[in-house]
Amino acid sequence: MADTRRLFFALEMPDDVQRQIVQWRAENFPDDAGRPVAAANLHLTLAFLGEVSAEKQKALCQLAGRIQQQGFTITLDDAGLWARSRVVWLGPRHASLGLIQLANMLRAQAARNGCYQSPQPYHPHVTLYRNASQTVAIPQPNFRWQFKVEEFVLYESVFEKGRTRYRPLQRWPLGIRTSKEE
Ligand code: 3AM
Repeated sequence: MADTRRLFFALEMPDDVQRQIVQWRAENFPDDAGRPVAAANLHLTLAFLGEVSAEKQKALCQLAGRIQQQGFTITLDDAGLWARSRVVWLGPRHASLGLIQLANMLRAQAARNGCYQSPQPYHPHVTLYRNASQTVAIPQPNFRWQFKVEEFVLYESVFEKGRTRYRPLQRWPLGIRTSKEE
């Protein structure tokens, strides 16, 4: 499609959590478990926007900039396999209210601007493998990675040289701004 970008809002993994996830994955899955998501691409999606024109991107970014909510904490303490999509994921057993609120707000803004949103409820997750093998066993989630979220990010999904790369385009801090700061 001409002049569009494939975009999504997501949360970045802190470097130390990213490293620990990749180490845990290497220690707990066989080489043929599936197509591993590259360390630098690990993220937690908030809202998928699809192919977006520059004009729509601008409108969505303006709306994103008006979101006023405090930061929150994410605890990754669960892992699983979605059999239908063949995705191995990590996620929170109990998602914080702030996370759900932020994702729902971005999803609603996207839907109002014509970006199709799945009717499925939001399931916060970090994708570890795609095309998971039919035989992959999910190890016990013997981890508990916790981090504070103080910003969210608009990413572009770029496919080049046979690889997908997620490129951060813009970031918004979380926190309630006073009228003086605006
Ligand atoms: O890795 P996750 O699942 O968090 O699955 C895709 C990935 O998120 C999701 O957008 C993120 C960046 O590619 N995605 C891709 N196509 C999608 C679609 N049609 C989609 N999410 C919903 N609908």
